[in-house]
Amino acid sequence: MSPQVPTLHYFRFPGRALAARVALFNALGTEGWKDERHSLPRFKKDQQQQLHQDSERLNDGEKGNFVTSNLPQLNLPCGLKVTQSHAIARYAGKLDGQGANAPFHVRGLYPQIAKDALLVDEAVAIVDQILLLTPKDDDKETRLRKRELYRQTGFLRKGLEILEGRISDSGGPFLLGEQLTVADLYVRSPLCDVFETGQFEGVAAEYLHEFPCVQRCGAAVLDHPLVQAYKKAYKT
Ligand SMILES: N[C@@H](CCC(=O)N[C@@H](CS)C(=O)NCC(=O)O)C(=O)O
Repeated sequence: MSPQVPTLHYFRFPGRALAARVALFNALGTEGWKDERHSLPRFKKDQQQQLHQDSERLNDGEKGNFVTSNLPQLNLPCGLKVTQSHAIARYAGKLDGQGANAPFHVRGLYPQIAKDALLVDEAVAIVDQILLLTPKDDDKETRLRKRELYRQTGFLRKGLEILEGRISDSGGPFLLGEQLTVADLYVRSPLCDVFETGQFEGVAAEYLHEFPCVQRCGAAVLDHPLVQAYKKAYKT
């Protein structure tokens, strides 16, 4: 039986789920949704097993718990299972006004004004594209060489330059000025996190210093009262 509240499945780190988690917390408090956190290694193992079982019983109509072998996934009480972190974050950001009991109700996490929404969508897509296009060759030497190009002239620089310009134009600290949106949560995590935690192999954390508005936006997200309340309730 499906739970009576939306359930977000993701791992035990912020990654691609911070925006959705904060937006769900904003709209629904801690009781109105379930934050299901999985161990990444165990999830990978389970997915491998599932793949094996699926190939053994082709066409028998059975389906695993997850639509793809990636998370996040949002399961709604109606039975719908939805993939793609940005779609989930935007949906959660639109739940404005539905969480009367939510401790911090910030309106406009996903803006209603079309031009603002356009800028939010662009920023989220840029963060996603930066991660997707990052060279991941098995051979370390090749990978690092390509990452160096990616850093110097590739989409890593281009994407960060666009974000830097947008935040600068709005006056900051956020993409839309004073208004926090799901785009800023994406700038925080995964974008700033991957640099600041040293996870961006081949690119030093200091690289982000070249984009001070982006860096300031990532820091301002952590200071925002909604994010502080979220962290108090969920830690990560
Ligand atoms: N486009 C997808 C990408 C999801 C994705 O890549 N998820 C990663 C974690 S951030 C994952 O599930 N990895 C599982 C694995 O590495 O086996 C989204 O934005 O939701």
